[in-house]
Amino acid sequence: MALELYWGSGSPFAWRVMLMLELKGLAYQSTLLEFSKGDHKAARFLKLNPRGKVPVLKDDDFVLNESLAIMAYLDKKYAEPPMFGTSPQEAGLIWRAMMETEAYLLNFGDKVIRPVFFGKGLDETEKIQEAAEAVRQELKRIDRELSGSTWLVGKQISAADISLFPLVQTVLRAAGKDAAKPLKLELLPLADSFPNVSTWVKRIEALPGYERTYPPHWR
Ligand SMILES: N[C@@H](CCC(=O)N[C@@H](CS)C(=O)NCC(=O)O)C(=O)O
Repeated sequence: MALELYWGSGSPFAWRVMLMLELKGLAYQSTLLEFSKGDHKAARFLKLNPRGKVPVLKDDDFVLNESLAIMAYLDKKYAEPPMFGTSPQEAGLIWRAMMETEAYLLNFGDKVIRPVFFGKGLDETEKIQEAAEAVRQELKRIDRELSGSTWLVGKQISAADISLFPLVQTVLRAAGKDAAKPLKLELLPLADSFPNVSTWVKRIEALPGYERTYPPHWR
C-alpha cells in the first residue's frame, strides 16, 4: 500500500513533509484538502486527526499527524539519505535547530503571518512590528549560522533545513503582500538583510522535486 499524505496548499507543516518525501525519493498518494471547503473538519478526516489539522500521513493502517513526528517516522523507516544526522552530535544539533524553529521563528512568525493573510488584528501595528523585529533577530542568527556553511547542520541537507524552510517562505510571502506594506516589516528584500539565508533558500528551491512541493495556490 502506498504512503498517503493529507495536506493543504500553503501549509508550511505539510510542506515540510512533502520536502522530506521528495528528498527520500518516496512515491506517495496525495490528498489535497481544501481549507475553504472545510475538508479538514469533515468527519472522514477527523477520524484520522481529531485536531482537524494537516499534515497527516497514512502508511497502511498506521496514521500519524504532527509534521516533525512524520519526518522522524519517515527517516526511521526509509534511512537514506539520513535526515536526522549521522552522529549523536549531528542528531543533537538538528533537534536543537528544529526546536528553536518551533519555539521562536514559528511563534513570532505566526504573529506576523496571521494578521496579514487573514486580516484579523491587522490594525494592531505595534504588536505586529514587535513580532517582525523578533523574526528579524531569528533570521539574523540563522544568517550567521549559515555563513560559510551550505546547510544548517553538517554537510548535507537535514530535517533542520526542511523544517525551517517552509516557515521562512511563508513569512516572506506574508511580507510581500499589499496588506503588509504599511506595516514596514523590514524583511524584504531578503538578499539585502539576510544574504546567507537568501542563498540557502535558492539552494533548496533548486533541489530536484522542489517544484512538486510548491503550494499550488501560490503560483
Ligand atoms: N504542529 C502541527 C501544526 C499543524 C497545523 O497547524 N496545520 C494547519 C495548516 S498550516 C491546519 O491544518 N490548520 C487547520 C485548523 O487549525 O483548522 C504540525 O507540525 O503538523
